[in-house]
Amino acid sequence: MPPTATRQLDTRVSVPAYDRALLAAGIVHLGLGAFHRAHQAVYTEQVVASGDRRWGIVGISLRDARVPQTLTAQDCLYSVTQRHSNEAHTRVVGALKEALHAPTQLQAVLSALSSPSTSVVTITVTEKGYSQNPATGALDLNDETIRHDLAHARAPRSTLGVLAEGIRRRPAGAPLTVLCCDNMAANGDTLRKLLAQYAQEVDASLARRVGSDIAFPNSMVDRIVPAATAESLEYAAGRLGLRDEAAIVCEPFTQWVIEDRFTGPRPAWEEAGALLTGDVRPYQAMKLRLLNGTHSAIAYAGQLRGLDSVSDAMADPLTGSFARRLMLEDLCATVAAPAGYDVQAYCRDLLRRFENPALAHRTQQIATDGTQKVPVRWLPALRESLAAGIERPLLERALAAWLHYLTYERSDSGAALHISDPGAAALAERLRQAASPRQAIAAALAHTPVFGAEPYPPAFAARIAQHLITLKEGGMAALLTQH
Ligand code: CS2
Repeated sequence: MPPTATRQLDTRVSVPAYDRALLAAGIVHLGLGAFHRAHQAVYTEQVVASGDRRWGIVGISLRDARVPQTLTAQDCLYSVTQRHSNEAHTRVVGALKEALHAPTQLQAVLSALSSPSTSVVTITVTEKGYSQNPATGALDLNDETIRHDLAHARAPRSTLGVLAEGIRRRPAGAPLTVLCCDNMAANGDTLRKLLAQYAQEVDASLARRVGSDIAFPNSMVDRIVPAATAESLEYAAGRLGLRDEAAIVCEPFTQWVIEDRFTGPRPAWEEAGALLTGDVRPYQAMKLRLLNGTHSAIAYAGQLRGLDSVSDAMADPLTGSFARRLMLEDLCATVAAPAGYDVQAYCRDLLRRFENPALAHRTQQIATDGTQKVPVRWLPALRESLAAGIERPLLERALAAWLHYLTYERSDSGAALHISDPGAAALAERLRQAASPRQAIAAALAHTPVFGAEPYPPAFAARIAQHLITLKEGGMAALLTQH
């Protein structure tokens, strides 16, 4: 960032030095959670701070009213503190112009989406926000919000419904790019397919617009952004000298790889460090498998072993060594490096990021929504390996740990675990009703929304059943010490 763009109060805090009143609202963002505020909004902040005033953000929360309320009460200003061990830097972000709550401010939301000055819509609504069947990638027509929206398309609640209605109201010819920033493979292509499918149910001409007028680039986003805690808010207040109820404390690392396929103008995010490229897929696969895949394994192993945060799990000899081996031996072998990329160095950096003791990144937070995450993070690597006749012993243990966690909802020491995953009950039910570990794994693998319709090799199922027995008898410690 050019030194003139930011007024440095001291080396600890930077604040916007531009006139926020002059920002136009060129971006609408759906899903105003911490990740967006610490990632895309920070890239955009650097673009507006360097003089391009077109890219103020209208941020929309589709469900939770607290975030927009909190942000509105502080003039949409908030801080992002990046922290590793004892080093920290805080930036106050000014690019957010407005924070809206869709259920209570729907007309304002739709008018922002339909305004011709909006040329980019970015989205972070988590994997489950797309009403998608995780195994097939198709629209889940049984999803409650989708059923609602198909009956009330002008008063939508779902991500797809809100987006579709906003697009329907746009004047013909106003260019729009919709940029999905969630952790899904081919996220832009997937969103286009889902939105076209939804639009087809509502109005065929809308489906044609989605198919031909709008760009949906794929993107890979990366930054570890734990949910705020009382301590992180307190820490930020100490640095700012005032309370920021929307403060974020996250890691210094940030990465954004975007497919260069926009219609109409876009922010020059590359000037803030984003990589605009022709093909995002290798970056996506690398990140989803190595970072997110290992993260999910740390989450379930950590929950079972009573380890609260990722850094605690990394410091625990058994769990830490499991995570390292899973990444370096099993997952890494399934990843094709993006051109010119050193995947070993990427893995070393990842492990260092996971060890960051300054972040309270809860294993419970990462353990949420496993039925959405596992099909993206583990199963493609597992399927490819099984098809090639290769066993992935660490990944298979991770899968067994997740199923055990869903079945019993207890840590190894007997503490009750809180499972937050709307898709989990159906799978857990199958697991619990089975008469033996063999039947449990057979019933789980037949649960197609998660595991897909293709059968898995019987020898693989037998290995997982054996792991389930080990887990039941000796917990995660037994599974991780067994050879
Ligand atoms: C994490 C991700 O919560 C999770 O499932 O794996 O949010 C992860 O921290 C980010 O993708 C990092 O970029």
